[in-house]
Amino acid sequence: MGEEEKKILFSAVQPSGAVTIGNYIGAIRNFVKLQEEYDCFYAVADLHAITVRQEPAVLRKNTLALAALFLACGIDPEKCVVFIQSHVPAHCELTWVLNTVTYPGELSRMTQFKDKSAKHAENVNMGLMDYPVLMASDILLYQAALVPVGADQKQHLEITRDLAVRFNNRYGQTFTVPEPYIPKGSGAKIMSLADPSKKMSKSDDNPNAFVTMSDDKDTIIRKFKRAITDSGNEVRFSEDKPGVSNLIAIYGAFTGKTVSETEKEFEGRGYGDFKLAVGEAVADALAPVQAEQARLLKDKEYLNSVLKRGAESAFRAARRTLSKVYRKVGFYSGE
Ligand code: ATP
Ligand code: LTN
Repeated sequence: MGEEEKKILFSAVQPSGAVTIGNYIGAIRNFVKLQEEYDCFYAVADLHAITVRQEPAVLRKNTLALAALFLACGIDPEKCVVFIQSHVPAHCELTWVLNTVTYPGELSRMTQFKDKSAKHAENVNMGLMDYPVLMASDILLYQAALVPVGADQKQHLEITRDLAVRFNNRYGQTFTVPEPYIPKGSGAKIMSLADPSKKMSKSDDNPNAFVTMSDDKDTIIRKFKRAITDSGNEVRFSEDKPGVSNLIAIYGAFTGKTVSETEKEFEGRGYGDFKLAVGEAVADALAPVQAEQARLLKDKEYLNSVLKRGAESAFRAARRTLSKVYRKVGFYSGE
């Protein structure tokens, strides 16, 4: 029994650059946590990545590196379906159908579209605008009930729900309407180390703004030492101390310590000591992940076999929903 009754979970990360500890804390960490409880599908979202310009050779390398990172972080390919989005054509096929129930106005209003259009003014393309419809297709194809993401993706989950309901109302029950799973508290949005009013983002022009999952110990310690903190010298979590509060959140994510445990640990010790401790905790936690990722990347045959198996399972699950959609909209099946 048990097995059959598990709910479905879907999430993805774009291979658009070095994965940051923000991506890890907001998303990947929960992918690992939720894999026992749900039937999980985890994708490397390469179709999404090309909505901003990518160097082809770099994209190819980042795609495999991200798949290896998923496994190195503890995603078990025996329990979860791990695959590359472009290996399953149904993602593009469902996007086309969902485009016909989507209005341009709701896409041009999306915060991410506005931000990215401003940032990549020389390349505002239809893919960038259609990004949320592709994301809705990812999720709805697998009938996912739950989608773990960071707080910045909440709006995209809302439009996914709107499209699912709209399609279901027009054509009859077809899609499960998914719920977002956003970490509680500050882990949902890790802030930039250079400007704690901004989200930590892998595409930030300032490399001191983020720590990546592949930074070495010296780099990590240096970046935390330089992190912008607030006036005063007291390690306390509070709204008027966004820099220190962000570091407390990061420290907690990597050590399992609560805010009050951290405040107590650093009572009377000041920012300097604290920043060094955060750097060391992050570097120590990442070292085994980095070693495992490097080991996996040397075993390409194994990685390719995991990804092939993943694509086949994803293909079968996606095909079931796509056939249903094609039938509902009235496509002649030839049978
Ligand atoms: P970019 O900065 O290039 O837009 P990104 O860093 O937001 O990319 P994505 O691949 O778009 O990376 O995001 C992967 C997952 O990580 C998503 O679930 C997203 O919500 C989450 N995430 C991204 N940045 C953060 C952050 N600073 N804090 C918490 N979660 C985050
Ligand atoms: N847009 C997401 C990545 C992504 C995703 C998904 C997340 C693509 N497809 C489906 C959850 C479900 C982002 O994190 N920027």
